[in-house]
Amino acid sequence: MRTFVLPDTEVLAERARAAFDRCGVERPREVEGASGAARSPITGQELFGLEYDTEESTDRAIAEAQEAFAAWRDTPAPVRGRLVHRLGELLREHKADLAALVTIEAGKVGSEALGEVQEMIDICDLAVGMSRQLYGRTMPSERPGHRLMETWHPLGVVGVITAFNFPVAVWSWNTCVALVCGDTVVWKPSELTPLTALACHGLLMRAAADVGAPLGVHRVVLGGREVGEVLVEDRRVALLSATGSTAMGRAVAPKVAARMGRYLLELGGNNAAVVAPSADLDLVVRGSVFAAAGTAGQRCTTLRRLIVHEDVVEEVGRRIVDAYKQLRDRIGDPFEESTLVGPLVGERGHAAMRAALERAQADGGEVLVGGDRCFAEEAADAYYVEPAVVRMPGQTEVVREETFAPILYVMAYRTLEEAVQMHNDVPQGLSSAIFTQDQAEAERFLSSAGSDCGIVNVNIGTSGAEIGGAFGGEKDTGGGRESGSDAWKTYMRRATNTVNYGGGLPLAQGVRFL
Ligand code: UN1
Repeated sequence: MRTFVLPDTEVLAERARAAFDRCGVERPREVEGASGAARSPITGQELFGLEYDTEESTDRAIAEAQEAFAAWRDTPAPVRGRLVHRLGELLREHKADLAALVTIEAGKVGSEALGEVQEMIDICDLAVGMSRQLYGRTMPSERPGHRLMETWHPLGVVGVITAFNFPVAVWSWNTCVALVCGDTVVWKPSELTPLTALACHGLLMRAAADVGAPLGVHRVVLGGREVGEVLVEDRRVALLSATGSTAMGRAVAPKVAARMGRYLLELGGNNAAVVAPSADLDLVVRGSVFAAAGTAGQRCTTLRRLIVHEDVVEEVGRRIVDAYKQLRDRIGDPFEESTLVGPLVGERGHAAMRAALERAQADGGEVLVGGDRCFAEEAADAYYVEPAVVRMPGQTEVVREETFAPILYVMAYRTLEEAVQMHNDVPQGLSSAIFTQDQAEAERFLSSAGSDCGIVNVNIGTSGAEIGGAFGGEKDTGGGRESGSDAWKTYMRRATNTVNYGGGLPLAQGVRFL
C-alpha cells in the first residue's frame, strides 16, 4: 500500500474558487454557519458554508422558469440550438476547471472527471443536431382531401434532480435536450455537489447572455429533500426527471402521477456480466475491473455481479484478483495522476459496504480480495476502500440488492439458460453484458428471452455508455430513457393534427350524420 498524505481542505477550497474565477462565473457566496455546505470526499471535510434554497426561493425559481418558457417556446428550435452550441463551446474551454470541481466534490479520478465533462460536450453536439430534427410523422388519411400528421411541442418547466456520482453529465443529458425541445429547466443537484452545479449553471447563463436567450431558461436550487419535494409537488413542473435510489423513485413517482405530471426515473442498477466459456478472458478482466472498481463502484452502471461458466470461473476469479491486487497501489487522492480509485463519497457508502460484505460471508461467500478501509489514520473523515471481489455460492439476498460501493460478486453457472435466469433474477434492470465469442450465444442474450435490461452489451462491460443511445433501465430502475436516440420525445408533447383541405366533410370510419 502506498503512503497517503491528506490534502489540505483549504487548498481544495482555494482550487474550487480558482475554477470559478477561470470560468468567468461568480463565486458562490460563502456563509459561515449557513444552512448548507460544500464538502469534499477527498478529506471528508467541509470546504465552506453555502446557503440552501427555501420553499419560497424554489417557488420563485419555478415561476421564473415558467415565465421564460413563454418566450423560449416561441423561439424556433434551431435558434434554441444556438444556446446549447454556445454552452458546448464554453464547456470545451473550461473542461479542466469543471473536471477539477467534479474531482473535488465527487472524488472522481482525473481521467474519469474529464470524461464526465466530455459527456456534457458530446450531448451538446447531439442536442444541437437534434434541434433541427424534432421530426413528426405524416400518416395517410383515410379521408379524401385530408392530411393527418403529428407535431411536437415544448412541455413547459422540467425539474431535474441529479445524484452525486454523475454530478453534471446526467444534468446535461436532461438539460441540453430539454432546452432544444423548448422547455425551461429548474435543477436541484445533489447536496454533495453544489459547486459543480453552480459552475455549470454559471456557464449556461454566460451562454444565454451571449446568444440573447432569456436567463430564466435555467434555474438552480440547492438543498435536500425539502427542496426536491417542492419540484415534485408543483403542478407547473410538467416533467420531473429524477436520478437516484429506487427508494427515492418510489417516493417521487406516485406524487407526480397524482397531479398527472410526467416523470422520468433513472434509479438503481445491479448490473451483471455473463462470461461464457468461449470468452476472450483478457477482455473479461479489463472490462470487468473498470466496470466494477472504476468510480469506486459508485456508478449506477457499475458491474456488481459476474456470472461465469463453471469451466472458467476459477481462472477468471484468479485473474481478476491479480488485477485487483495491482489496484491496491492506485487507491488514494484522485488528484494524483497515478490514482485509479478515489474515495467513497461518504461514511454511508462505507457502512453499506461493510454490512454487505458481512452478510455475503454469512451466506457462505468468500472475500477473495479487498474490502478493507485504507488510510483511516491519515484521513479519519474520508472513506477510501480496497475494491472487493467475493466468490458466492449462489445469488443470495445481499447479491440481489444494490450496494453503492465496489463489491463484485462472482458466481458460477452451467448452462446459458441458467445464466440468463440468474442474470434477470434481481429487482433492477439497468445494464448488462455478455462476454462470448459464440455469436448464437450473444444473440440469445440480446433477444427478448435474454437480458431484461435497458442496456445490453456484448464483449464490453456494463458501464461507460455513449450519449448517442437512449440511457435507462427497466423494473426497479424506473423505466425512463434519457440522452440520445428518441429520448427527446419525453421532453415534448405530441399533437395529432387532421387538416381538411378538400371542401367536403367526410367522417372517419364511414360514419354518416346529418
Ligand atoms: C450514472 O451512473 O448515473 O454509462 C450514469 C455510464 C455513464 C453514465 C452513468 N455514461 O457509466
